[in-house]
Amino acid sequence: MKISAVIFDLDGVIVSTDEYHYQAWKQISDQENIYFDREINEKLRGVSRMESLDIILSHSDKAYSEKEKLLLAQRKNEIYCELLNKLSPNDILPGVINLLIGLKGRDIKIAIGSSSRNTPFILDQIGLAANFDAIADGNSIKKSKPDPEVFLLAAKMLGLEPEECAVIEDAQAGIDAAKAAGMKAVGIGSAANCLNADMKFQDLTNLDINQLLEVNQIRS
Ligand code: B16
Ligand code: MG
Repeated sequence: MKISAVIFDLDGVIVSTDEYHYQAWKQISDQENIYFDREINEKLRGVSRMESLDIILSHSDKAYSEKEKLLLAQRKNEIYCELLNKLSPNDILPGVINLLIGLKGRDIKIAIGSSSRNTPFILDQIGLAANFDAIADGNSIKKSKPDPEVFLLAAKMLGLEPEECAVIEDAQAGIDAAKAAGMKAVGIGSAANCLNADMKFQDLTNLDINQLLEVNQIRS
Protein backbone atom coordinates (compact mmCIF):
# COMPACT_ATOMS: atom_id res chain seq x y z
CA MET A 1 0.00 0.00 0.00
CA LYS A 2 1.20 3.51 -0.71
CA ILE A 3 1.44 6.26 1.91
CA SER A 4 -1.79 8.28 1.50
CA ALA A 5 -1.69 10.36 4.69
CA VAL A 6 0.77 12.04 7.03
CA ILE A 7 -0.24 12.37 10.68
CA PHE A 8 1.53 15.20 12.51
CA ASP A 9 2.15 15.29 16.22
CA LEU A 10 1.42 18.86 17.41
CA ASP A 11 3.65 19.91 20.35
CA GLY A 12 7.27 19.69 19.17
CA VAL A 13 6.46 19.08 15.48
CA ILE A 14 4.09 21.85 14.33
CA VAL A 15 4.82 24.26 17.18
CA SER A 16 7.20 24.30 20.12
CA THR A 17 5.15 24.51 23.31
CA ASP A 18 7.56 22.58 25.56
CA GLU A 19 8.96 25.79 27.11
CA TYR A 20 5.42 26.81 28.15
CA HIS A 21 4.73 23.31 29.56
CA TYR A 22 8.04 23.65 31.47
CA GLN A 23 7.20 27.09 32.89
CA ALA A 24 3.72 25.99 34.01
CA TRP A 25 4.90 22.72 35.62
CA LYS A 26 7.83 24.60 37.24
CA GLN A 27 5.39 26.99 38.98
CA ILE A 28 3.38 24.03 40.27
CA SER A 29 6.42 22.07 41.47
CA ASP A 30 7.95 25.16 43.15
CA GLN A 31 4.65 25.78 44.92
CA GLU A 32 4.67 22.14 46.11
CA ASN A 33 8.41 22.16 46.93
CA ILE A 34 9.12 19.36 44.44
CA TYR A 35 12.37 19.16 42.48
CA PHE A 36 11.76 19.72 38.75
CA ASP A 37 14.20 20.57 35.97
CA ARG A 38 14.44 20.61 32.17
CA GLU A 39 15.70 17.03 32.09
CA ILE A 40 12.53 15.85 33.86
CA ASN A 41 10.49 18.09 31.52
CA GLU A 42 11.94 16.16 28.53
CA LYS A 43 10.31 13.00 29.91
CA LEU A 44 6.89 14.69 29.61
CA ARG A 45 7.02 14.96 25.80
CA GLY A 46 3.97 13.29 24.25
CA VAL A 47 2.77 12.09 27.68
CA SER A 48 -0.75 13.06 28.87
CA ARG A 49 -1.33 15.80 31.45
CA MET A 50 -2.20 13.44 34.35
CA GLU A 51 0.67 11.05 33.51
CA SER A 52 3.02 14.07 33.36
CA LEU A 53 1.84 15.06 36.84
CA ASP A 54 2.51 11.51 38.10
CA ILE A 55 6.09 11.75 36.78
CA ILE A 56 6.54 15.09 38.60
CA LEU A 57 4.99 13.80 41.85
CA SER A 58 7.28 10.74 41.80
CA HIS A 59 9.98 13.21 42.97
CA SER A 60 7.99 13.97 46.14
CA ASP A 61 7.57 11.92 49.35
CA LYS A 62 4.04 13.22 49.88
CA ALA A 63 1.09 11.02 48.91
CA TYR A 64 -1.39 13.10 46.88
CA SER A 65 -5.10 12.24 46.76
CA GLU A 66 -6.88 12.04 43.38
CA LYS A 67 -8.69 15.29 44.24
CA GLU A 68 -5.41 17.08 45.00
CA LYS A 69 -3.92 15.77 41.76
CA LEU A 70 -6.88 17.01 39.72
CA LEU A 71 -6.56 20.45 41.29
CA LEU A 72 -2.82 20.61 40.54
CA ALA A 73 -3.41 19.54 36.91
CA GLN A 74 -6.18 22.12 36.55
CA ARG A 75 -3.96 24.86 37.98
CA LYS A 76 -1.10 23.87 35.68
CA ASN A 77 -3.42 24.03 32.68
CA GLU A 78 -4.63 27.51 33.65
CA ILE A 79 -1.03 28.76 33.78
CA TYR A 80 -0.20 26.94 30.52
CA CYS A 81 -3.25 28.37 28.66
CA GLU A 82 -2.35 31.87 29.83
CA LEU A 83 1.10 31.35 28.24
CA LEU A 84 -0.49 29.90 25.06
CA ASN A 85 -2.19 33.28 24.53
CA LYS A 86 1.23 34.47 23.32
CA LEU A 87 1.33 31.90 20.46
CA SER A 88 0.97 33.21 16.91
CA PRO A 89 1.60 31.96 13.34
CA ASN A 90 5.23 33.12 13.84
CA ASP A 91 5.67 30.16 16.20
CA ILE A 92 5.02 27.52 13.52
CA LEU A 93 8.26 25.52 13.36
CA PRO A 94 10.60 25.76 10.33
CA GLY A 95 9.67 23.53 7.38
CA VAL A 96 6.05 22.92 8.47
CA ILE A 97 4.27 25.18 5.97
CA ASN A 98 6.37 23.99 3.01
CA LEU A 99 5.71 20.38 3.92
CA LEU A 100 1.95 20.95 4.28
CA ILE A 101 1.87 22.67 0.86
CA GLY A 102 3.96 19.86 -0.70
CA LEU A 103 1.64 17.16 0.69
CA LYS A 104 -1.54 18.99 -0.40
CA GLY A 105 -0.01 19.38 -3.88
CA ARG A 106 0.48 15.59 -4.04
CA ASP A 107 -3.08 14.90 -2.82
CA ILE A 108 -1.82 13.39 0.44
CA LYS A 109 -4.20 13.71 3.41
CA ILE A 110 -2.91 15.52 6.50
CA ALA A 111 -4.00 14.95 10.10
CA ILE A 112 -3.09 15.82 13.66
CA GLY A 113 -2.40 13.08 16.24
CA SER A 114 -1.72 14.81 19.56
CA SER A 115 -2.01 13.92 23.26
CA SER A 116 -2.92 17.53 24.03
CA ARG A 117 -6.42 18.48 25.10
CA ASN A 118 -5.48 22.04 24.09
CA THR A 119 -5.08 21.07 20.41
CA PRO A 120 -8.07 23.16 19.13
CA PHE A 121 -6.83 26.26 21.01
CA ILE A 122 -3.22 25.85 19.83
CA LEU A 123 -4.26 25.32 16.17
CA ASP A 124 -6.46 28.39 16.42
CA GLN A 125 -3.64 30.51 17.86
CA ILE A 126 -1.24 29.56 15.04
CA GLY A 127 -3.89 29.95 12.32
CA LEU A 128 -3.89 26.32 11.10
CA ALA A 129 -7.25 25.16 12.52
CA ALA A 130 -8.89 24.78 9.09
CA ASN A 131 -5.96 23.07 7.35
CA PHE A 132 -6.22 19.44 8.46
CA ASP A 133 -8.39 16.63 7.07
CA ALA A 134 -8.70 15.04 10.53
CA ILE A 135 -7.82 16.01 14.10
CA ALA A 136 -7.35 13.29 16.73
CA ASP A 137 -6.30 14.65 20.12
CA GLY A 138 -6.33 14.24 23.89
CA ASN A 139 -10.04 15.05 24.01
CA SER A 140 -11.03 12.03 21.92
CA ILE A 141 -8.88 9.22 23.33
CA LYS A 142 -8.75 7.10 26.48
CA LYS A 143 -5.12 5.95 26.31
CA SER A 144 -2.22 8.30 25.72
CA LYS A 145 0.97 7.62 23.69
CA PRO A 146 2.80 5.15 23.65
CA ASP A 147 -0.62 3.54 23.13
CA PRO A 148 -1.48 3.70 19.39
CA GLU A 149 -5.08 4.88 20.00
CA VAL A 150 -4.64 8.51 18.85
CA PHE A 151 -2.98 7.53 15.54
CA LEU A 152 -5.45 4.69 14.84
CA LEU A 153 -8.27 7.19 15.45
CA ALA A 154 -6.72 9.65 12.97
CA ALA A 155 -6.45 6.89 10.31
CA LYS A 156 -10.07 5.88 10.97
CA MET A 157 -11.23 9.50 10.63
CA LEU A 158 -9.44 9.66 7.26
CA GLY A 159 -10.95 6.30 6.18
CA LEU A 160 -7.45 4.80 5.69
CA GLU A 161 -5.58 1.69 6.83
CA PRO A 162 -2.70 2.21 9.32
CA GLU A 163 -0.14 1.00 6.69
CA GLU A 164 -1.18 3.92 4.48
CA CYS A 165 -0.13 6.46 7.14
CA ALA A 166 3.20 8.00 8.14
CA VAL A 167 3.56 9.73 11.52
CA ILE A 168 5.92 12.63 12.31
CA GLU A 169 6.87 12.76 16.01
CA ASP A 170 9.27 14.48 18.41
CA ALA A 171 8.87 12.03 21.32
CA GLN A 172 9.93 8.44 21.97
CA ALA A 173 6.41 7.73 23.31
CA GLY A 174 5.00 8.97 19.97
CA ILE A 175 7.39 6.91 17.83
CA ASP A 176 6.48 3.83 19.91
CA ALA A 177 2.76 4.65 19.43
CA ALA A 178 3.19 5.00 15.64
CA LYS A 179 5.04 1.67 15.37
CA ALA A 180 2.42 -0.03 17.59
CA ALA A 181 -0.24 1.33 15.20
CA GLY A 182 1.59 -0.28 12.25
CA MET A 183 2.52 3.08 10.70
CA LYS A 184 5.75 4.50 9.27
CA ALA A 185 7.44 6.59 12.01
CA VAL A 186 9.53 9.69 11.35
CA GLY A 187 11.48 11.11 14.31
CA ILE A 188 12.47 14.79 14.42
CA GLY A 189 14.20 16.92 17.06
CA SER A 190 14.84 14.89 20.20
CA ALA A 191 13.06 11.88 18.63
CA ALA A 192 15.82 11.89 15.99
CA ASN A 193 17.69 9.76 18.58
CA CYS A 194 14.89 7.16 18.74
CA LEU A 195 16.13 3.68 17.98
CA ASN A 196 12.92 2.46 16.35
CA ALA A 197 12.13 5.43 14.06
CA ASP A 198 12.03 4.51 10.33
CA MET A 199 13.48 7.89 9.33
CA LYS A 200 15.20 10.61 11.38
CA PHE A 201 15.75 14.31 10.78
CA GLN A 202 16.94 17.20 12.94
CA ASP A 203 13.94 19.29 11.81
CA LEU A 204 11.36 19.41 9.03
CA THR A 205 13.51 21.62 6.77
CA ASN A 206 15.71 18.60 5.94
CA LEU A 207 12.85 16.16 5.41
CA ASP A 208 12.73 14.76 1.85
CA ILE A 209 9.05 14.50 0.90
CA ASN A 210 9.62 11.69 -1.65
CA GLN A 211 11.48 9.65 0.96
CA LEU A 212 8.66 10.34 3.44
CA LEU A 213 6.12 8.90 1.00
CA GLU A 214 8.21 5.81 0.11
CA VAL A 215 6.46 2.68 1.33
CA ASN A 216 9.56 0.72 2.33
CA GLN A 217 10.13 1.33 6.01
CA ILE A 218 13.85 1.80 6.52
CA ARG A 219 14.88 0.61 9.97
CA SER A 220 17.88 2.51 11.27
P1 B16 B 1 -2.28 19.11 27.51
P2 B16 B 1 1.79 16.19 21.67
C1 B16 B 1 1.58 16.55 24.32
O1 B16 B 1 1.35 16.99 23.01
C2 B16 B 1 2.80 17.22 24.93
O2 B16 B 1 3.98 16.80 24.23
C3 B16 B 1 2.94 16.81 26.37
O3 B16 B 1 4.05 17.46 26.96
C4 B16 B 1 1.65 17.19 27.14
O4 B16 B 1 1.72 16.76 28.48
C5 B16 B 1 0.46 16.53 26.44
O5 B16 B 1 0.41 16.92 25.07
C6 B16 B 1 -0.86 16.90 27.08
O6 B16 B 1 -1.06 18.28 26.88
O7 B16 B 1 -1.98 19.34 28.94
O8 B16 B 1 -2.31 20.36 26.66
O9 B16 B 1 -3.53 18.27 27.31
O10 B16 B 1 3.28 16.22 21.65
O11 B16 B 1 1.20 14.80 21.74
O12 B16 B 1 1.17 17.03 20.57
MG1 MG C 1 5.11 16.06 20.64
